[in-house]
Amino acid sequence: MSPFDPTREDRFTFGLWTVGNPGADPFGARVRPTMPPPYIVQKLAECGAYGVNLHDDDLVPFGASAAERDRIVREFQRALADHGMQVPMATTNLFSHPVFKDGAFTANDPKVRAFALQKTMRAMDLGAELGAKIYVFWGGREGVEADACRDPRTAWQRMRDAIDFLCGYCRDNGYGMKFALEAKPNEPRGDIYLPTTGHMLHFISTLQHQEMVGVNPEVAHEVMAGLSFAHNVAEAMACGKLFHIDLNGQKIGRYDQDLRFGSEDQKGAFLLVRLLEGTLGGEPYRGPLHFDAHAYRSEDEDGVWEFARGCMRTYKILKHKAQAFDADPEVREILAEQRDDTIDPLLVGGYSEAKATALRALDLDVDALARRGLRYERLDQLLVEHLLGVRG
Ligand code: GCO
Ligand code: MN
Ligand code: MN
Repeated sequence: MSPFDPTREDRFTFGLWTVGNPGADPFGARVRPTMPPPYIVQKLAECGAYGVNLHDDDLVPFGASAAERDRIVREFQRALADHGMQVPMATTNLFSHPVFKDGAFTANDPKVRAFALQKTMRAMDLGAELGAKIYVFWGGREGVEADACRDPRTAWQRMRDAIDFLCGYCRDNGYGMKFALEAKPNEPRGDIYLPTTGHMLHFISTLQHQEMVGVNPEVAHEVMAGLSFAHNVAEAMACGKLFHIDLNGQKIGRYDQDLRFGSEDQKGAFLLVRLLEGTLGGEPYRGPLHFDAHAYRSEDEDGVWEFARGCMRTYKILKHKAQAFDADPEVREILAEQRDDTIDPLLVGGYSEAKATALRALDLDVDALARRGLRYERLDQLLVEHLLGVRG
């Protein structure tokens, strides 16, 4: 076994909709047949994944009878037990059905908003039955093309009302779930409300039960917005709000690509894994590592499992490289913490009059500070050499 082969301890998960993606796009039909969910569970287990996540409709087709639903859920649970797989996360499909064409929680028609809550409560019941402790909210249709259709403040208030209500529903039923809000700037809508993880973090601070709500950032979504994914994730981690993560690959400035993790921007992926694994010394992320991506349209089923193994393998290779980078003596020397016992205490813990007086009195050689080279060229070259495999 290669050290980069995934094991259950790695906590890798895939959505039913990811490896199950049949390869349709706006310009062409599907290229792969549908795989039954119990079969996906078996194949993912064979690939070394820890768990599988789902939207309500991925497992139970929209409009299925109660008896049909129960039969499907029983078969799925049997497959999970047979293959030792978990369902750490569940979510609601509030975007595929035409009823959601004006949004779900933010739609102008209260009947649509009521249906969105009905569907989410049922989907949360399903998630709870399958043992999910993380519930994701991705508002794919919560946006606009004709922006004159509502005051955006009304949309934000409707979103708040919905999440407050569903937090209450979760608590009332003792489901013990945490909510993870997933931002995306566009696609399928022209503009989606709450477009980045930073927006979500502030939105959470306005909620009734903010302690149970965090974020689910996705590589592609922040890259589509032109942002540094690692910085967004870092902010969420610093706030104690990184409840889940969607890993994939994306070229900047393109349509939503959902590529295999690490297949684009290996430097960004390296810095992300370094952050999540805490190889620089910070607290690591301990939640599931979910791949929200799909195989190229060129692939048959074998290519799908190749894609799944590739996501996990690349994560583990990057983890290995991050450990080697942060253990590299030259890197450590460049990054060695600079300490100044006179100055450091003045810079932390907020303002006091005494600190202000001490700061004013400091005699700082600004020209000398400005002249000093920081050796970041060398640092970055070391990173590149680790990545390219000639060091470490
Ligand atoms: C997308 C999103 C979705 C969500 C999923 C879970 O761009 O389509 O990333 O895949 O993550 O619906 O909520
Ligand atoms: Mn996405
Ligand atoms: Mn996603």
